[in-house]
Amino acid sequence: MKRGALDSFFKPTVPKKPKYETSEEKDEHPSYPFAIPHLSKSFMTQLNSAPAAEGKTMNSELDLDMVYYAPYIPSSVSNGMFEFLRQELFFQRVRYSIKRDGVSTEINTPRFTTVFGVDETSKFNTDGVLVDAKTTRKLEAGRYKCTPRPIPQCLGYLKALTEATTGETFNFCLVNYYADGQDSISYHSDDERFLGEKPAIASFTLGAKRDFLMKHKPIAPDLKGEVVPEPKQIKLALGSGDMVLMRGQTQAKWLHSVPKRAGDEAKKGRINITFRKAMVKGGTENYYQYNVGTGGVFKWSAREGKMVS
Ligand SMILES: O=C(O)CCC(=O)C(=O)O
Repeated sequence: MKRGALDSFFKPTVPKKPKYETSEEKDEHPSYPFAIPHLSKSFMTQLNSAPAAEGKTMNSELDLDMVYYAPYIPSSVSNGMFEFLRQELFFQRVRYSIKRDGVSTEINTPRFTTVFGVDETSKFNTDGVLVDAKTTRKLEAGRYKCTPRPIPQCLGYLKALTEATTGETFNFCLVNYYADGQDSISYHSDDERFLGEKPAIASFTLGAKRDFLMKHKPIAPDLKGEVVPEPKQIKLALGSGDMVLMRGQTQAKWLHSVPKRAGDEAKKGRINITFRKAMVKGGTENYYQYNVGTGGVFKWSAREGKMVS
């Protein structure tokens, strides 16, 4: 064995220093596998100038109602936020089975996911205990099949800024981590009934640039049997710090996806954060089932440069 190789073999593995500062304060909760630090004062001050660019309204296509901020998060802090969230949050790689034409199929979610929040019928009190939203009484055991988690300060801060900008309110935060260009999300719409009619969803990108594709759902011929032309597909190349607000009929009438990609950006990770508002208990159960599941927890290892379980 060469000298250098021997040295590195015996050298203790010192974890790499994070590329961002955190506050001394941390959020701890029985539902968290480990504590999550608060954002540093410097990050909060920089975030306070969001939106970094004016939102562009996109509503000239049929049934489309969106606002696109490029970027929303100031560029001075977007990479730090990406590094912070990738390092400090816990993720899952969810597997579940669905029935297609009566045949059970295993689905491996092609990205890492995590989720925080609870629907409008419940809330966390100041001690982090889940209570009924109306009576403020502690929830009876078994109200939820899952274990809801409070939104940590680092995401709650961004949620509050987003609410102030958009005039919407949110009670859920879903986070996706796309490790590379092979991770993706296929065409879907967030049109579940538990989000209510015309849901508003704010969706953030941090890290790698990825294409966000949108297409109108198939349009049935009108009452006279005439074919209504479908609007053309939309492609937004979302960069770090960008935010799209989807609202109105967008979820009811359009589908969106983040397809696999190749090239240099495909070698980098990307975080997507969505803020949403679930109205009923079924929303909480759905979000925890598909974003937490029953498998092990993953955490970013700066030394290995990947999520490790
Ligand atoms: O990663 C994105 O930009 C989209 C995420 C998304 O569509 C979803 O979580 O429902």
